[in-house]
Order: sequence, then C-alpha cells, then structure tokens
Amino acid sequence: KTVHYLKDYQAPAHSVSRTDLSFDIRDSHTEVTARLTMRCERAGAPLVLDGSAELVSFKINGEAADYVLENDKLTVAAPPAGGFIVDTITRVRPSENKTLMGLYESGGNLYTQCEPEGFRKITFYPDRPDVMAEFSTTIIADAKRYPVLLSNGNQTGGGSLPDGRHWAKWEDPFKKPCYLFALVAGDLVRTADSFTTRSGRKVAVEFFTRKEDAGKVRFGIESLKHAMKWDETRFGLEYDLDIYMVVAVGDFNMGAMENKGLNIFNTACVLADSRTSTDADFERVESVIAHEYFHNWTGNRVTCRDWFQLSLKEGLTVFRDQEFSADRAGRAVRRIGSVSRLRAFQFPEDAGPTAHPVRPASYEDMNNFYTMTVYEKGAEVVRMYHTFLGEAGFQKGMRLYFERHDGRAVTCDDFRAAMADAGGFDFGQFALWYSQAGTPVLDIEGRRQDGSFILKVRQTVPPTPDAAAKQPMQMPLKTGLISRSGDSLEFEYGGKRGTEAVLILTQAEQEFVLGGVNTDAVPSLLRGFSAPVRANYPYTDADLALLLAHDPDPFARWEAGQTLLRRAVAANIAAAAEGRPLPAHAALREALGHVLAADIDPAYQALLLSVPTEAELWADMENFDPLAVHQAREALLDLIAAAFHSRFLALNSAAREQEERFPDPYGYAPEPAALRTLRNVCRAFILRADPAHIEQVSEKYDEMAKNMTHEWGIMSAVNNNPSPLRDSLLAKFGGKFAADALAMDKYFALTASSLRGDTPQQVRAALQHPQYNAQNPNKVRALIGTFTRNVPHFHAADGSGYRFLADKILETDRFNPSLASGLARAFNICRRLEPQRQALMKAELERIAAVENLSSETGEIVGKILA
Ligand code: BAL
Ligand code: ZN
Repeated sequence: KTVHYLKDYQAPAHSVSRTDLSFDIRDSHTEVTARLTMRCERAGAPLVLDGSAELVSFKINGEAADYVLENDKLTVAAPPAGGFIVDTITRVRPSENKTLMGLYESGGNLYTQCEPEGFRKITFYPDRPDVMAEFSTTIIADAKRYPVLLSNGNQTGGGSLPDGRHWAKWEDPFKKPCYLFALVAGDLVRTADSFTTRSGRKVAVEFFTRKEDAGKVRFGIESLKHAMKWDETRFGLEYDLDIYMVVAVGDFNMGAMENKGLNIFNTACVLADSRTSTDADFERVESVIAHEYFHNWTGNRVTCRDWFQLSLKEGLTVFRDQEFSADRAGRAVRRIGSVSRLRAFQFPEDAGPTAHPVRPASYEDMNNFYTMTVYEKGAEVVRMYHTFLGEAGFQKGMRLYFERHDGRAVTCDDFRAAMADAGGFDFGQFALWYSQAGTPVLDIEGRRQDGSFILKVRQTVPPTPDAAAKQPMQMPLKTGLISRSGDSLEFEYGGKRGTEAVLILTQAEQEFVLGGVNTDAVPSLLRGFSAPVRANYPYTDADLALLLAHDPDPFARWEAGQTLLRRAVAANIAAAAEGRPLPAHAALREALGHVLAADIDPAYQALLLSVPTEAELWADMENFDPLAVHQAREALLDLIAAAFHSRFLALNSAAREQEERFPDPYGYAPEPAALRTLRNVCRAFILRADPAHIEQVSEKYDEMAKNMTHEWGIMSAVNNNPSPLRDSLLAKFGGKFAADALAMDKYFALTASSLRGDTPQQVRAALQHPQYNAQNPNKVRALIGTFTRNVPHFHAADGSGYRFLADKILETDRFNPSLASGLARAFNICRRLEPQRQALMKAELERIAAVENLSSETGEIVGKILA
C-alpha cells in the first residue's frame, strides 16, 4: 500500500498552460487525443504523468518518446528543458467502467467524474490540483445517439460531419485543475433560462435531463438563480462565464460535482416535484445546487494546492451553503439540523478508527477523505472565524483571500492568514483545528461570587489513532445568563455590558468572570453551537426545564430539551439493566407538555419533540449493547406517545387546517413544509400509541397522501406496524412509483428501516426487486446503507446483519470501490461495542481484509478499523 503524506508535498516539476482535448466517441470505445503545452519548472526533474487508460501513442514535441509505464505512472527520465508539447492518444471503454470515475456510461449516455483522481483514467496528465491550465475540448460523436455534446466553458464551434456524426468544441478561459474537467454526451433534454448578473451580463442557464425527468428541473433552476443572486449580495461574488450548465445523472457516486461551468448532479440532488419528492428533498436540492454554484469561487477560482487541503474548499463551501439556506428560511431550524448531522455522523467518525483532522496528514486513497470531518467539521471551523470576526470582518477576510489567491491553488493556512490579516485577529493557535483530530470536550462549572457569575472551563481533546497528546484549542464560547424567572440577564464582560458574550477559550483551564450579576442565574452555554465540541455542565433537571422554556437562543433551548431526553434514555437503560421498572419521567413529561402547548414555529416544535438518534446516544458510551440503548429509546418514545396521544391528534388536525389555507398547500414552500414536518412527527407518535389506527390510515391513504411528504410521513409511521396492512401499503407505494427511480429509493429505504422481525427477509427479497440495481449507488445506499442504521437488525445478536453487510461490501468492491468503502464505514463502531458483537463484527472485517484484490479504498477503511 502507498501512503501519501502532507509533509512530503513538493511543488510540481512541470506545469501545463494549455490542455487541448479531443474525444472521438465510438460504439465500442472512445479515443482521447490530448495535447499538453508544458513547461519544466524544476531543472533536471523527470516528467511524471498519472494515467491508467490504455495508451495508444505518446509523443514529445512531435517525436515518439522513451518512457516507462509502471503503477499508473508514466515517467520520462530526461524531458526537454523549458517549454514542450506532449501529445498522447488513449483509448477508454465507458460502457465497461462501473467505478463511476473517469468517463463512464449511464443509461446509454456518457458522463465524467474526475475529482479527485478520475482524470487519469481518461488520459495521462499531472493529475494534481496545483497544476492549472486552460482547457479546450472537442467532442465528435454520432448525432442521433449523442445529440448533446457538452464540456466546460463556452461553446466555440460545432457542426455536422459525414456518416451522421457531428462535433462540438468548448473552450474554458479560466485556468483549472483537471479534477474540474467534465464532458457529457448523450440524448438529453435541455431546459433553458437565464440570469442577469449585477453588472448586467446575461448568463444562459441550461439544465439537462433524460426526457422523463424534464418536468422536475424548475425548482433546481430557481434555486440556482437564488444562489447566484445571494452570492452577489452577501459575498459580492458574480458568475464569470456566459453559460452555467447542470446535468442530471442517475448513476453517480457523490451528490454532485462542481465542474467549471458544467455541474454534474446525482438526480437525487437536482430533480424535485412534490408528487415524488419530500420537502426535505426540495431543501436538499436547494442547498446542493447552491453548494456547487458557490464552488465556482471557493474551489474553482481559488482551488486546493493538494488534496490534504480539501476542506479549504469544502468546509468553506458548506459554510456558505448553510448560510444561504439559513437566509432563505428557518435559520434556527437549519442550524439545529446541521448540528444534529454533525453529532450523529461526524462525532462518531472523530471518536473512531478513521478519525482524522480537518486537514488530514496522510491518506492511502483520497476517495476516502470526502468525509463528515472535512465537510461538516470543516464548515464549523469556518463558522468559528465568522463568530470571532463578525459578518463584516469575515467578509473583509474573504475579499483579501480572493485578492491574494484568485487563479491559484492554495492551502488552509492561506485562508487562515487572510482572515487574520483582514481582521487584525491572532489566529495562530487556531491552526490546531486543522491538525488535531477528536472532538474537544468542555467541562464547565459555574458559581456566583461577589456579584459575579464565574464560569470555570476545562478543555480536553481526546486521543485519536493519529495522536495521543493534544493541545488546547482556540474557540468561541457564546454565553448568556437566564434568571430563575426566565429573563435574560445583563452582565459585564470584556468591558461591555449585554445579555450575551463570546468568551474566547485558549487554555486547558480558564475562568471567566461575568460581572454585575446579583441574582441566581442559569448559564446558557455554547449558544448557536459556537464551537464543534461536547459541552458538559452540571445542570439540574429544573435548570434544563427553565432553559427549555425561556432560553432566547434557539440552539441552546433545543439543547436543554435534548439533554433532558438523553438523561431519560440513560435512566431507562440503567433501570432495565438493574431489572427495575422504567421511570415515569414526570419532569420530562411536564416539560414536553409545555413544548406541545407553545405557540412556536412548527418545524422548531418538531425538533423539540425529537428524541436523539441512537448514533447520538452512543457518543459517550463504551462497551455498550446497541439493542439495550435502542430498547431504552423506544420505551421513552412509547411513553411520550401514550402520554400525549390526544395532544398529537389535536396538533396534527390543527396543522392540517393551517396547511390547507395556503394557496398551493401541497407544493413546496417553507411555511407549509414546516407544518408537514410537525404533522409527520405527530403521525409517528399517533401510530405508535395506537397501532390499530393503521386500519383507518389504510382506508384513507389516497385521501391523505396529498404529496410525497405526506406519503413518506404516513409510510414511515406505519412502517414498523405488525399488521399485513403495512405490507399492502408498502406494495401499493412500490407499484405506484415503479417508474420513478428516486421515489423507488424511498421504497427501498422503507423496506430496510422497518423494525419488524421480517425485515431481513424483506431486504433480501428487495435485492431481487425489478427496480433494484446493485450497480446504482442511490439504490445501494437506500437499501443496504439504510439497513446499517437499522439498529436491531444490523446489530442482531447472531451477527447476521454484519455478515450480510460484509457480503454486500465484497460484491460491491469488485466494481465500485468508493461505494463499497462507504458501506464499510458502518463497521467504524466496532471497538466500542460489547465484546460479543465486537468479535462478530471483527470476524466479518477480517473476512473482508483477507480477500485478494480488495480495493485500496475498502482496504484502507477496513484496515484502520482492525488496527
Ligand atoms: N467536490 C465534490 C462534490 C462537492 O463537494 O461539491
Ligand atoms: Zn463541495
């Protein structure tokens, strides 16, 4: 195995100023002609090009050149000094390429995916992000089979050729690394629109889909135009080409890809209509469309020097898409959603065998580093700059970043320096956020003393596989104080008086004196989740109930409720372990009663009623039995459902009445969507309290299923129901949406997430379903990926769930290693499980590791878990 280290970085020995490509698309293969205009940047260095395609011809300055081709590297020992031309011809077979990297076929059309290292599957090239060139692309293909021929930039030529063929030429005037190259050829329908930039330039907006999907692009187009406008208004950034294209493809490893001027999207992240997409799907489309658009500046104009710096573009761009979504609608709800995701998926990663810093120090296969840590924790790191500097200071930092680095490939340190220099703020210690893995823990105590409230904060960063000893980090702790009567108290801090302050943590142990506090107070901590940490404070249940009722910060208020809920699950676990009856949770029920009666945003109310997921609950557990946690959580849900059955019925009816008053009640818009979120929470509790209610649901299904959000909510609410009616409803759902691939993903997810005893058999049967396709990542994630989050079945005590997953990983690894290694991450939890399950999981991991020809991607993940 080859390990790549950040410390070994060397600037490229050869640069490329122009890359002129020609793709001759034939039935059996595609011939790729590449002309690279290169220059030697380090005298005497050999020329090294990455490539794994079949090489037909290789010339330097028009002459056949001597080279050695080994391990996907072509080396010329003594290339010319100064400038020279490299001409290569390669042959690729897109229809045989099931990795979905490089040039591949999906549904008869051709698409590319080059990030991070797919370009080398197309031609021989210095496939690294710090080699930036201007590209031209000529595509020649049969006009009937491939009427649409697209690449990056602007189209500068095209026409007919003999034998029914045609050609198109595209030129991209902006220098870019090859990972941003894209090509699409196929029979696609174009939906056109336009956007006029603030300087008055008219940009063509074109979305391409298969014919049957053309009716589902309107929302994506509108989202793009909102994103273009927002980036001008909030970040002062304008689009730079004359055309912006988005292509939807059903077979795609990622969510979407920001190729310059020619984004390629997983259909799941661009298509939306309310009959087949939930409100959550609409929101995802809006945010992913925005994310890819925002990359045009943060990623494309300024890119990464090397792949260790991936978070430079991803953390920043996630922060930007989060802010966009928050500005569009529901800042509080969006923020809590991001924090929940971070806690459910990134915290476990940061506490497990694949933990790595936001800027990893090493990798075996870069595909394994498109992680929650690089993306979501990276976004939290960017958010902390924003919290320290404020909006104006942060934007000043962004302007300086672009002034210094536009058109270049740079590092996370360059970004940090721009923020520090523009803001006059010392971010020296902040560098640790890029080099230390692990979620910091804050143990906080508070006391009143001499008219002040004193907070004592102890900070520890846990050991991770890469490093045991950690240093304290610099971070903002946004804090308020709430009086016993629920008022926000004023206090003095840092020479200012107010109801909120940002405390700056820098040391392992620190005291903060909040002055002028003459009454009993409860601290409201980590407001807005101001740093990606676990914060502990010895709150009483009464303190938490007070914060849940009165904290003006929506995150801190929600967090108080979550802490109460976590404590309730923990109490259930303890009682069950000791054979005691489960507690009655009177204080929690009282607090939830207030939440149910509160006149608040329904989407926020729904969040306050959500019990933390198992993945979140496991966060501070070792040597645990996942089933015991699951049962304790289920018991709490049962108790809440029973205690408030009539309230949930009433709330659901009230929300329905409000929903029906909207002019377009079942189309997507934030306000009715918020009502539907609440309604679906109510439905789940109602069916839990009264499983026989499925009979009415079944009778009235068609009347109730007004759009996909309703259908999804109803189907989710009956999904664990033992009645055969659940099976007939699910079968009906599957029949109704048989022709819609994205809706069928929901069918498979429902099948795999049911808690019913027959789920493993149903999942196995689904593998044979005519609409299932083991080579399609969306289907595999919907069925197999969902199954790995089905706690009682995946963690079945006999190891059958682990065995099933291992079989699927091995099958998938043979043709799509990225997809397989993603599935393997479900085993990350191994070391924290109780010994028997740990042994069962380990046996499956060892079975995978022993397979000959296992991919380096899957091998890296499995190897780290077993290490
Ligand atoms: N760059 C890979 C897909 C994304 O993060 O936008
Ligand atoms: Zn991205």
